[in-house]
Amino acid sequence: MFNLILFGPPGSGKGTQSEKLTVKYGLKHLSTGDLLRSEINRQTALGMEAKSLMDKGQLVPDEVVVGMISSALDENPRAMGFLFDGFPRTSAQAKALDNLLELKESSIAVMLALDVTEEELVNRLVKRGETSGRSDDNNEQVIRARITEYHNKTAAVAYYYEQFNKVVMIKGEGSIDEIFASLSKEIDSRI
Ligand code: B4P
Repeated sequence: MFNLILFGPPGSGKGTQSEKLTVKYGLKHLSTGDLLRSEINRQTALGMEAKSLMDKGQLVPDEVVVGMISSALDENPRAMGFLFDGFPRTSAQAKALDNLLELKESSIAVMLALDVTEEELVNRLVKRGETSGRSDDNNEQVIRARITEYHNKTAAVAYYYEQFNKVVMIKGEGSIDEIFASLSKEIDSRI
């Protein structure tokens, strides 16, 4: 199994690049943001709890997202590998993921971290908010709260994987195809 984490702040292009990478490499795409939005659309209890936090730009509790990822791993026993998008977002989630993969005698091959300036992140998310219908994109204050949450809780996840020399920084500004080419180059050298 080849398991990859696509990392970066909100709006850095994780979702955009994941779609292309999963097609090219045949990996199973696991986006905790997408899984949570699906719970919200189905109006489940978990979705309603998540929505109140997401609408404020805050992270959903670790137990909730770890539970979702654990189920998704079990539901895809024959996957050639997983692309984790938007997960892990805290050090506790990173440790939980390592444990879950160890149970499957697997591990993370690499974390590709998209580097984008804060100004560009806000611009992209405000623009997406004009059409996406996502309630966490249509208010600049919420967008900035998400970026602050990233600096406070998520940036440390890169330090966790750095201890194992698994982090590669990728320039996340430029055309979608240029960034895709940089990501593909790193994957091709490891697969
Ligand atoms: P996510 O769904 O993960 O969303 P995101 O970080 O906002 O987006 P992403 O980085 O994927 O951006 P995208 O490619 O779409 O999280 C939403 C919320 O869910 C979180 O705030 C949190 O509350 C909760 N959550 C999710 N996972 C969690 C976890 N593990 N733990 C706890 N809580 C969790 O790109 C953004 C925009 O940029 C798009 O419009 C795109 O078209 C544009 N774009 C992309 N690449 C571009 C480029 N190269 N140039 C110009 N524009 C570009």
